Amino acid sequence: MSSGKATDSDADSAAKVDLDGVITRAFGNRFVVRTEKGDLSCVVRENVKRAAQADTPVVVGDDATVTLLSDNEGVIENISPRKTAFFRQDKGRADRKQTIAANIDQLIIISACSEPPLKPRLIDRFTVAADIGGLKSVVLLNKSDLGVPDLARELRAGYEQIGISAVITSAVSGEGLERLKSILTGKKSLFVGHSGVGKSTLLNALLPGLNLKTAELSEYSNRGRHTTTWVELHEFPSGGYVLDSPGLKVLSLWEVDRRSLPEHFEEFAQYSPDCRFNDCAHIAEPDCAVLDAVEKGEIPLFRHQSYQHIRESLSS
Ligand SMILES: Nc1nc2c(ncn2[C@@H]2O[C@H](COP(=O)(O)OP(=O)(O)O)[C@@H](O)[C@H]2O)c(=O)[nH]1
Ligand SMILES: [Mg+2]
Ligand SMILES: [Zn+2]
Repeated sequence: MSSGKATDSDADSAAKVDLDGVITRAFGNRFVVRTEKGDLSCVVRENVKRAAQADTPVVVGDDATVTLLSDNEGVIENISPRKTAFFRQDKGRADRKQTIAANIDQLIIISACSEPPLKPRLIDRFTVAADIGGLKSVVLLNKSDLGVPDLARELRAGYEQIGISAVITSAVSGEGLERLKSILTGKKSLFVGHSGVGKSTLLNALLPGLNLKTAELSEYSNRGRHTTTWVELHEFPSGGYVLDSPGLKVLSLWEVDRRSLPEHFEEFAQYSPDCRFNDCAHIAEPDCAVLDAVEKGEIPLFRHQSYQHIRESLSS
């Protein structure tokens, strides 16, 4: 079998060095791989592209093996199987999955307490996508310095009740930042949320010296460039890293259907075995233990509303 053409002569040369690294950035067909020898600009060996994870063979967060071409260039020879993956339906091609990041421990789902408006259904779409991909969810309700409406308090209490950490934060007053820091330390996290909620500002507050562009400026630059630098990786001095992504406005779910959706609302699991029907959809069935739990306030009403809404949005 022939290997990648551009690199045959280099690969054949005597001092072939294998290095392990992590993908920190993607620019079309080139990737930045962080290794013990520094950041390398890399192309991808053809057989990697044909491997199992063919929808998106290489994404930020992937663990890679690289051979050196020069001091700052290399070839990605292998990508390790992903432990977790955050993915969605491809925006351009509905029959395809698009992986956004790999090997992430937790999805940090950021909203503003009031502006832009708080949308529990979008948050819950993210918690479902996180669960499908094997990630934990954390909910941040930011900009508390501008006021904390009842809905924000209700959501915070509701998520905490079902075991999803939820923190009210402000990049301006500093509220919640210590708890956020301890949640992020030592973990691989992906920040998601509508643009304007404060993702970049929070990262700047957590990592002084980072100086990410915020607000209008980033809106303009992201518009033209989001296909090239989709996510960026920022390391914490104390261990772990955060990936910042430009605003995800829609999230079409992948690898879930109406039958499997309830599994991704983990708080249903302790009740659903008591439903009268084995295949209960927890919508309007008689003797539904999940609906009873919603009625009693043991499952937050907003979660069940999100469940219904997401279920209706699934085609099968
Ligand atoms: N009052 C207030 N404004 C904030 C806070 N966090 C971010 N902002 C502002 O919200 C706007 C959008 O922030 P940005 O970080 O660019 O949002 P991103 O699109 O999610 O990265 C900027 O004008 C920020 O200064 C906060 O906690 N409180
Ligand atoms: Mg931003
Ligand atoms: Zn039921």
